[in-house]
Amino acid sequence: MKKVLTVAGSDSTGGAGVQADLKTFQEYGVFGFSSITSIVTMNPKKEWSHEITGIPLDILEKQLISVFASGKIDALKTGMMGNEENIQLISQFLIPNRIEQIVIDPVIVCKGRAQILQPENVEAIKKFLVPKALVVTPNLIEAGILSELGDLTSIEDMKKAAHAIHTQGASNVVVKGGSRLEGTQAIDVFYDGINYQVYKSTLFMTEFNHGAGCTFSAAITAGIGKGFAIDKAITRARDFVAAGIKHGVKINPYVGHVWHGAYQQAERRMGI
Ligand code: PXL
Repeated sequence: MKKVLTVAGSDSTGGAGVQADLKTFQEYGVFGFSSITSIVTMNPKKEWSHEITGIPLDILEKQLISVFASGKIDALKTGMMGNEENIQLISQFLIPNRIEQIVIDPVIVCKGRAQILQPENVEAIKKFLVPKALVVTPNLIEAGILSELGDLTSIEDMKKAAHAIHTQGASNVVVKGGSRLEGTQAIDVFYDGINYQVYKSTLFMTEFNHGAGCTFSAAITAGIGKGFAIDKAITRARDFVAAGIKHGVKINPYVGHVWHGAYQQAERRMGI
């Protein structure tokens, strides 16, 4: 059985973060591990505003020690990191534990909100995580911030940002156009240092995309952990997320959640 780890924040509503990652790992048939960096809570009395509470460094370290006691991990992803210290700590665990398949989802902004959540983390992500990444998966806003190109509004802009992030040391970059990019297609731009590939598919005009970014990077991680080539891991992850958005669920009045079980129709399992 392949073993895959997420180092990310907790979203107690079950759409994004560690919850999205573990659900996705399960759907891919890999054994999911987690180390929680932070807890995200949302306030229904304040327009669903997000609050992030970092997990103390020693508790993150104890989780990582527990995880790596199981031996080699086939692939790992990072999501929301909570603070700079957590970023440095995880980066120190990567080399001694011989993890080569690292997916960095540089969570800097949350859905629908353009403001940078934790500005101090941006530099630390660039310095400690991006250079170790097999794949980095920024959304349009995060790619603009990491590349320092600002607003990205076209495929050409996305290519430039992917190139800049590759130059920072990532082996492969996927810039996600998502619903922020104008037009009727879901467009992702991939760059491996030699070639660009533009992935296009139907953009579902729904509100059910809470957790889409986390699910995408988790799906890539699981795919790579299973031994898929990068192109197959990305293509399958795109289909997996598209199904999750298409069959999204209305969990609460504030956001629409992707349904991580959609691709494999998990709701039909176990009979009635
Ligand atoms: O989608 C970004 C994100 C990542 N990680 C956690 C989150 C969110 C957004 O809500 O809660 C834990």
